[in-house]
Amino acid sequence: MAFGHRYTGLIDRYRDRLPVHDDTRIISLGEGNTPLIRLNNIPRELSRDVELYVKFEGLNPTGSFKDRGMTMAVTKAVEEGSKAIICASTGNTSAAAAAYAARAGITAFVVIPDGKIAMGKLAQAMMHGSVVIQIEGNFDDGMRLVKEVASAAPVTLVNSVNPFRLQGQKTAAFEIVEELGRAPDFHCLPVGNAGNITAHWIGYSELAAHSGDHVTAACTFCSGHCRYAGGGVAGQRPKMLGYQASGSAPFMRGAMVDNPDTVATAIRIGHPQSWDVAWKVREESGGWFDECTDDEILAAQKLLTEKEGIFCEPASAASVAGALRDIRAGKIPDGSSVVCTLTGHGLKDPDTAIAQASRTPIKVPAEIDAVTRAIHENMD
Ligand code: AN7
Repeated sequence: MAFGHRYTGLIDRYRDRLPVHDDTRIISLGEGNTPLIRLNNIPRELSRDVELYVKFEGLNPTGSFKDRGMTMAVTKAVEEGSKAIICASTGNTSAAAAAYAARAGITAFVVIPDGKIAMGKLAQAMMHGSVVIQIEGNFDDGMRLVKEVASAAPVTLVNSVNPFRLQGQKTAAFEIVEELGRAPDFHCLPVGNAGNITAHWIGYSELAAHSGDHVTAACTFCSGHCRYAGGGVAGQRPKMLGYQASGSAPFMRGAMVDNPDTVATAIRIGHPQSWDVAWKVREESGGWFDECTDDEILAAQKLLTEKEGIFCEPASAASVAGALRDIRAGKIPDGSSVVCTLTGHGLKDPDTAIAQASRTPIKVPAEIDAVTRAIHENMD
């Protein structure tokens, strides 16, 4: 990269593919441009020949992929003259909404389920000065309420039913294709509302439409003049694999779930907002949905932290838990390239992490003998 070039966020980077004007005031915190990390140690132990990558979205400014959608949603809300935004959230959306509202100088109202939100996310919503409304109900109750409020009050709804959210989030697919030089064979994501899996599919589909010598399908915003036209980099699209937590798996049950539960509180969602379109994504991509138990999710989170040095939150680990199972079973065949999205950072949920860590701190007196003994006794 040339000296003097400052990365200024995904809207600036992909403005030719996003619904903004030259004079739109961009509300950004430098989101996007997250690392695509190739896993080394975990695949070696699998003894399967797959190229396995994680896209670490936990390294966005507020620690989750929600920032990609929120920069777009808040930019458009401000452009339209809105002075306040509102969302229901299992935690990460509220953290992102609070931060981007602070950046824009507007008010964020966030509706969260009582007691079922990870501590880091609550701290973020509170610190960024949002109005936190804790309801005696779950995320799905909150969603119903904020939709009703937003239809009557002068506040902009910034959940993923706001179409600008998915436009921002589709850019993750652009980054992956740029780095790999092609789309992966499989893309694995944790699924809650199914907004993110849908957004990725939009991204991959736009690239595919622009590969080869001519535009084969209408691109939403660029009329065929964007930087990908004729690029030929991504004619193929991945199979999209969506993994749910067993206690919150409406896509596996084939029906809404009324009392969802899982340790992965981020995806404790029983009534997905992108229900119909997510089924279409599965169909069009030739992918599938599957479920992971809480134990499998926590085991995958731990595996990533201990074997690869990557700390994601439990919900994110569902993508890896599912992918590893499908790789072992051969459903994801040898020779495949696989990307798993790690949607949020492990620091979001310190309580769950500490509760399941392999080693607890060793308490000793502040004396050289005691510390030396602790080292010798624990040398691997
Ligand atoms: C870490 O914050 O819905 O399938 O309110 O925080 O697009 O819903 C969070 C969702 C996956 C699921 N991983 O994504 C919210 C919220 C993490 C998440 C998901 C969420 P979608």
